[in-house]
Amino acid sequence: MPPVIRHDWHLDELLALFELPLPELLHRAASMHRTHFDPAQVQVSTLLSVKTGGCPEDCGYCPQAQRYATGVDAQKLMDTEAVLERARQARAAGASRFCMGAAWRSPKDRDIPKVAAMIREVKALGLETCATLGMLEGHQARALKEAGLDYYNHNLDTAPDYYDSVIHTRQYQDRLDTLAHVREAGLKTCCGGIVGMGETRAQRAGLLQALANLPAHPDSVPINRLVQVAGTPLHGSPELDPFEFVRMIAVARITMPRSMVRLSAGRETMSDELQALCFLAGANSIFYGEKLLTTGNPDTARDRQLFARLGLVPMEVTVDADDHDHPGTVHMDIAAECADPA
Ligand code: SAM
Ligand code: DTB
Ligand code: SF4
Repeated sequence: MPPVIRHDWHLDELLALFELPLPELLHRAASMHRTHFDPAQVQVSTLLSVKTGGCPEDCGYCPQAQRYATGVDAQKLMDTEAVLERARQARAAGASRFCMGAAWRSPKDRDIPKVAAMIREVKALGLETCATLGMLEGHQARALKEAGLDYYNHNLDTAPDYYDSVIHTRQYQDRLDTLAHVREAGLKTCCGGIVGMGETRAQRAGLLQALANLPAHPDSVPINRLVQVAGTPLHGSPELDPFEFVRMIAVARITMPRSMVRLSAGRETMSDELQALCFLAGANSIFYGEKLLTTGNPDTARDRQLFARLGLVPMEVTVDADDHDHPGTVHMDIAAECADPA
């Protein structure tokens, strides 16, 4: 038997998985999912843009890049108190993880204490913390870890050989370097990418190959379906076949068996049936709440109904045993509401 956790995937192997008849691919992915997770449990995170718009980068998909006319206004970094208010609301609505995003190429050293204060206080509410702030140096990653950060999100976004068609203001290697700093600081990594940007199937497989062959599998793998925003260069990209999206989730599950695979951006325009297929294929994490960073997400009532209809429950978070302020598990209101599909 080959080892389950591998870091030596060949592109041909990944393509062979993509090419399986869909029922066979789903069977393999669902079996792998059951080996490592309870397939009825889905982890629920809420996103907040703590610093919106005005970004100097040129990511071709992004509404927050200053250079594209997308109608997103640049705002300053939010106050800690305002962030905390949103975190309390997210917790009350049932989120177990709170992710703070900033439209930065990279944080300035003077920003780090402000973000660290947010992290410290969000964590003190009993939520898991995640941040996505752009490229990080080693000392910045260590400072965030020190403040209580659990996860850092930094995506590879696409395959190495499609990257130059999407982003020009930073290199693939810059992303790998940031991920190394994050790992070395002892943070959990959240790293995935976007599909539906006009890439080929081989390039979708190439993204998964790059992710699975990292020195450690990301703890969390967000698979975003491009949210097409007018004014960005990728607006008007050909729509991805929904079954191809399901295949992407399934191959992510098979190649990174112990990672949380997140059905990430793009859910607002997915049918309930497509999302159900994604959960069957091994997705076990979502963003919950009406907004992602600047674009829409399904409203919470729709998600609660979906969970109830599918018999899914939000994953409970076990808070660190040595965290005496927040012992035990976080129980979420959504769980009770999801139990009743009426
Ligand atoms: N500025 C930081 C950075 O780029 O690392 C953090 C925030 S950035 C918005 C986080 C991720 O959101 C991107 O790497 C990309 O994968 C995803 N994203 C941004 N715009 C998107 C869109 N229109 N559709 C799908 N995913 C998107
Ligand atoms: C990720 O991979 N997806 C999230 C999160 N990481 C930060 C962001 C999606 C952003 C979608 C576009 C927007 O709302 O601005
Ligand atoms: Fe800036 Fe991040 Fe958007 Fe790229 S994805 S333009 S770095 S906010």
